Amino acid sequence: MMSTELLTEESVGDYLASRDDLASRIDASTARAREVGDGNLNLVFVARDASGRSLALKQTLPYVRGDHSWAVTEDSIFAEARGLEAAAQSAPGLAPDYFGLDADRRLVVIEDLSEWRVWRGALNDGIVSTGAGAAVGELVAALGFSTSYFGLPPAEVQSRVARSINPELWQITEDLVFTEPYFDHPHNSWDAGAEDAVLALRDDRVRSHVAELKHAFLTRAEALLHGDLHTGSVFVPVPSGGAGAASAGQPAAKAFDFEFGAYGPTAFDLGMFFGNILIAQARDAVAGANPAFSSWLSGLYSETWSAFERGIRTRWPERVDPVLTDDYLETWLEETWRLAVGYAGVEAIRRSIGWAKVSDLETLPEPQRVEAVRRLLTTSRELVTSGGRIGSAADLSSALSGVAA
Ligand code: SR1
Ligand code: MG
Repeated sequence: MMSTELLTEESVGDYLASRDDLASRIDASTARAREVGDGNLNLVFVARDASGRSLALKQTLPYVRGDHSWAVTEDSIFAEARGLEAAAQSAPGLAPDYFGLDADRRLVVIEDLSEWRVWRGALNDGIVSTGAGAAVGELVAALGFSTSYFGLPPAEVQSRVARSINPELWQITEDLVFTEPYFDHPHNSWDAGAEDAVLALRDDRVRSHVAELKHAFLTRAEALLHGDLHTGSVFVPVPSGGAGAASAGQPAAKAFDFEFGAYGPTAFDLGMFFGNILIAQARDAVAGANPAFSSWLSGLYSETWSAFERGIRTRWPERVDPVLTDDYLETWLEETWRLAVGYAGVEAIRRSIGWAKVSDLETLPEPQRVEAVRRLLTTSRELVTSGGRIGSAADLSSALSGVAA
C-alpha cells in the first residue's frame, strides 16, 4: 500500500509555502498549525497566519486513527474531493469552501470552520440549531438530484459511478453498519444491562430486513452520497445570544467529511442522519431537562424531510429524462422514505453496540447509557423491520415515542 508523507504541526508551514496557489489565502511564512481532527481516517490541521487568515488541511491516514493495525486506503481523499466539489456546485454554502486537492499528498484544503461547532457536541449540550435539519435536507436533495439520472445524462452518471467506486471504503460501511451488529463480532460491545435487547437483534427475521437494506445500499447507485452523514459530520454556527439562530445570510449547517462518498441510494444519507437524531433523542430522554430542546429535536425528522422533498420537487421540472413522470416522483419519494426509516434503524443500532460508538451515549453514566441504548435498540428494531408501515414523518415521530418518552 502506498503511504504518503504525513504532515505534522511543524511541517504545515513549509507545505503551505510550497503551494503558490494558496498564497492569496494565507501567509505561509507566519502560519502556525494545530491538529484538530477527531475523525477515524484523517488528520485535520487548522493553519492561521499572523493576520488571522486561516485554512484547514485534511490529509488521509493510511490506518484507522483508533487502531493503527487496521490499514485503510488513502484514496478516500478522492471521495472527499468529489463530494466537496459536488456540494460546492449543487448546494453552495452547505459544505466547507473547497480550495483543491493535492492528489500526491492525499490532502484537500478547505475553509476553516473552527469557529463553528460539530453538531453532535451542540446536541449533547442541548443547544437548538434552528434550520440545521432543513439545511441537511436541502444538501441531500441537491446531491440526490444533480448527481443522479434525474439531473444528468446516463453516460455521465455511469462514468461518475465508475470513478466513485472504492470497494475498500464501501466494505467498512457494509461490515460496520449492515453485518457486524447482527452477529458475534469482536468489534461489538455493550453494557450487561442491554444484553437482552442486543440478543433480540440476532434473529433471522431482523437479518432479512437488514439484508434488504444492505442489498439496496450495494446495488442502487442512484446518486453521489455523502456516505457518512451523521451529526459528527455537520457543523452548525455557534449561537450568539443563546437563540441558536444562524445569522442573516449564514447557512444553518455545513456538512463535511465526504470521504465515504460514492454512488448509492439517496435514502442512505437521510437514514444515517435520522439515526443520529434518534440517538440524540435517546440521550435527551434520559439526561435532558429542556422541553423546548426536546420538542425541537423531535421535529427534526419532518424539518429535514420537508426540505429534502421540497428540494427534489423544485428541481423536478429540470429532469433530463422525459420518462421520469410526476407519478414516478411520488413512487420514488415513497421508496426513499421507506428505506430511510430502515437506514435510521441500522445506524442507531451500530452506533449503540458496534465499533464506531458516539459521544451522545458514551458520555452518559452507565445506568443512563443502558437505558438509552435499550430504548434505541428496541425502537431501531421496529424501524428496521417496519417494511413501509411508517409512512410519514408523523408516523415516525409516534414510532419513536418509546425513545423520547
Ligand atoms: C473505520 S471508520 C469507522 C466509522 O467511522 C466513520 O465515521 C464511519 O462512520 C465509519 O463507519
Ligand atoms: Mg467522518
